[in-house]
Amino acid sequence: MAEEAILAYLEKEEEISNSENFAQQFGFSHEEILNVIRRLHGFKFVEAKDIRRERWVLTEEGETYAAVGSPEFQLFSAVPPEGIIALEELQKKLDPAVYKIGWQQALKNKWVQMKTDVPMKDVSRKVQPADDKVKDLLLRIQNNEVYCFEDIDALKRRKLIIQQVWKGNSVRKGPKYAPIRKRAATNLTRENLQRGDWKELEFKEYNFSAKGQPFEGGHLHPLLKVRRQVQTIFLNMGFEEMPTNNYVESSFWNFDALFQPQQHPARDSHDTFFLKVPSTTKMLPEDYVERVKEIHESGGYQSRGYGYDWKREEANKNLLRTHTTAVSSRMLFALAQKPFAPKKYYSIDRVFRNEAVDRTHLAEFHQIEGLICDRGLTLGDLIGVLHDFFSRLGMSKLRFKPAYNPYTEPSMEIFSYHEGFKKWVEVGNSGMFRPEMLLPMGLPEDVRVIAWGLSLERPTMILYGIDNIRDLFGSKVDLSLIKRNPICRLGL
Ligand code: FB9
Repeated sequence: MAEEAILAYLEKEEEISNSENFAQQFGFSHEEILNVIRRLHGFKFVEAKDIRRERWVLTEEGETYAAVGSPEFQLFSAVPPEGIIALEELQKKLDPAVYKIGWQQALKNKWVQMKTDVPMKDVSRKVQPADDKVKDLLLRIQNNEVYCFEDIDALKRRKLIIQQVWKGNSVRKGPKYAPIRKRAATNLTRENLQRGDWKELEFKEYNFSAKGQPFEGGHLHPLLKVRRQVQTIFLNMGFEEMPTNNYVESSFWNFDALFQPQQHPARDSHDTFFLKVPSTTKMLPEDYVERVKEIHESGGYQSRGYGYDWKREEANKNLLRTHTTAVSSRMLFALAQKPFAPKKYYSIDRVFRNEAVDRTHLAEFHQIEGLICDRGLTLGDLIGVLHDFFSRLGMSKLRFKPAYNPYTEPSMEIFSYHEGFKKWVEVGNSGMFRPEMLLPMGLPEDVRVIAWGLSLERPTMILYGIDNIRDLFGSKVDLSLIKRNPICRLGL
């Protein structure tokens, strides 16, 4: 082992003067020897000193010229000692690169001359012979012989040599040197006690500042943390959760039951995901369907209706629900099938819209919806419950703006003043379900339903400072974000 070789060597010798020579002598890599020296230095078994040596080594081009002579000398040798040679002839005798470099250097050295006043541009030698100092110097460097430093610059400039930095250690015994290093024991084991060798053991000092192993526990997704908090708010307000475990819905419950006309743009496949299989629903309450058809076509209950031919096949189309209000309509219909009792319902679940996706919108999101069904409810009750609900989310300053929904009248957009952004932020939508929706279900005439909705993603992104919804939801989520985000408290 490298450690034993170093300690044993130092038992007999004063010093390891060069770690690389030592590595070669004992058959280790220099890197391994340096690592062991660093470790032994840390335990004070040795004292290591860094050695840094800079030396010149030949580049590939330099190696070539050291072997066959510099380009200028090769060109000089190609010119006949007596007489002349046409420049074109000379060029043919040499490698183009050798000719190009050699010609410039040979002229610079005044080794050759050319007759420019004759068409053949005759070249002849100016000296006899030439001394190839470049090759000589390259050979001296290659053989680690002494050379004159002034001559180095020319070779550096021509990139025939590069500087190589060598790093190594010299090593001597340290204050805690021993020919063998006993590995400090980290644990007292059953075997130590049985063998009795615990008596000779040296224990590693306990490191009280060592950090514990990072705990890789589970992590809740921010959406689920905010969903849990919104659930708690609704439950504290006495609301019951609606069963939303059906992403697939019929157009009937998603649109027609809500008095949303069949020509409404939201019902177009550009906005809604319709299913191919199963493309239609088989289960609708026929009596109720008839009343819905009636209210769409010719109205009723003092409503004029829409006056169009309502089509059953349109209502039968299956889709991915575009809002959880589809579930609300199912729940209200169920409520109307028994003696009336007031109810407070909520839902938080995924809804799907065939819309262009961007930084803050995907083709699906989680809708939060609350509704209260009771006799004689007014818009004031809606405004009051919205203040109560949103104040529990930490939003106490609300403003309401008249809006339009096909299934609520009146409707209001909800705005909250965001202290951080210093501006009013749209935080949801709300309204009172229309009589054309409630009365065909069979609910008593004085029953009113106030309802509101918002998304789960928007508050989560704001609370967790996430500006791209793909960092929150979908296959590109950055799991480290899920792990590192702190618990974020809403409101109270
Ligand atoms: O969530 C929304 N905004 C929001 C909510 C909370 C929030 O908290 C921050 C900590 C401070 C911040 C922002 N919005 C509704 C408003 C806008 O973001 C809007 O651009 C996007 N809306 C979605 C619909 O987009 C296609 C959010 C989603 C939405 C809109 C309306 C409803 C539900 C979700 C509804 C409804 C409704 C109406 C009447 C009766 C029953 C349901």
